[in-house]
Amino acid sequence: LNLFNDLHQAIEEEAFYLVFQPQLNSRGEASGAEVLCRWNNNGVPVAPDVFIAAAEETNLIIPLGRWILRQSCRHLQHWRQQGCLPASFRQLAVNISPIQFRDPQFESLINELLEEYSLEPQWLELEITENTFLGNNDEARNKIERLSQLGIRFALDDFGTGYSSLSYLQQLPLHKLKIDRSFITDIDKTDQPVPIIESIIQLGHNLGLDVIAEGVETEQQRDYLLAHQCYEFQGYWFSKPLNDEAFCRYLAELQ
Ligand code: G
Ligand code: G
Ligand code: G
Ligand code: MN
Ligand code: NA
Repeated sequence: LNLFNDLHQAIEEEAFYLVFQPQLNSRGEASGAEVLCRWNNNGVPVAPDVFIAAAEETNLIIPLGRWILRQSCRHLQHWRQQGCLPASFRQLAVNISPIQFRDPQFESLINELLEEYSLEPQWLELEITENTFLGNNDEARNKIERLSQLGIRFALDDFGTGYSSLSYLQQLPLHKLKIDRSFITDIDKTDQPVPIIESIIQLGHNLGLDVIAEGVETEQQRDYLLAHQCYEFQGYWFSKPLNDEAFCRYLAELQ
């Protein structure tokens, strides 16, 4: 109950902030970034898995998620105007909780934000998880179809850790698979093969999807992934999530 009240108040007061984790392509250029939400509750940081889960349980994820999307679009517009994004930069990826995705007003929100911040839909990548397809499948699927038709990109987050079947992979207009970081930690310095990773990469390519590895923490992991045809990376080896200013500085230093 305390967390609920604090969360409610934090939404009212806009006490959250966003950080941005760069994503890099095989040439070492920035290909995009993932938005991650942070909250200092009266100066005490609360772990995102904790407050996101609490927000989901209380439906506060809907106003919070709306705020996150709006701020993401605002930052994107600002970066474009400032010239902080390199030519290689394609997408800003925003995590969307299944509850937020199911909100009947979700599509109108997206349309409003694209208009308000003069963004082509291709700039926005929505990270959804397999859990989004549990239960009322058709509705989620139709929504993805329509948004994808509009030009919005979809990445399947935490791939390989969810509960749904693989059949949705060929039915849905997805653009990208994100290999869950739990698999990446299995790559060790002895260069033993990691069949799951190799299979996910091939599955992605066979379906015409881009594949990104998250949680890349070492050069060995990056080299292994590159050798197995994974061409996009995100993780501490490149950069931790950064605030607005540090993010633009990082992009400038990469060039
Ligand atoms: O890196 P970029 O997003 O521009 O890559 C576009 C596509 O080109 C990727 O989806 C991938 O299939 C392919 N690609 C990217 N980097 C390499 C590379 O180093 N070697 C090969 N063979 N293909 C690549
Ligand atoms: O940010 P990492 O630092 O610890 O995030 C932990 C978990 O919280 C991840 O599963 C991540 O997807 C989730 N998370 C972080 N930021 C957001 C957000 O803006 N929206 C949603 N729905 N989840 C987020
Ligand atoms: O579930 P999702 O993929 O949205 O969450 C991304 C989470 O991974 C965030 O909590 C982010 O802070 C964290 N993260 C990003 N890079 C790394 C990394 O290299 N190692 C670890 N352990 N966590 C990472
Ligand atoms: Mn994510
Ligand atoms: Na993930």
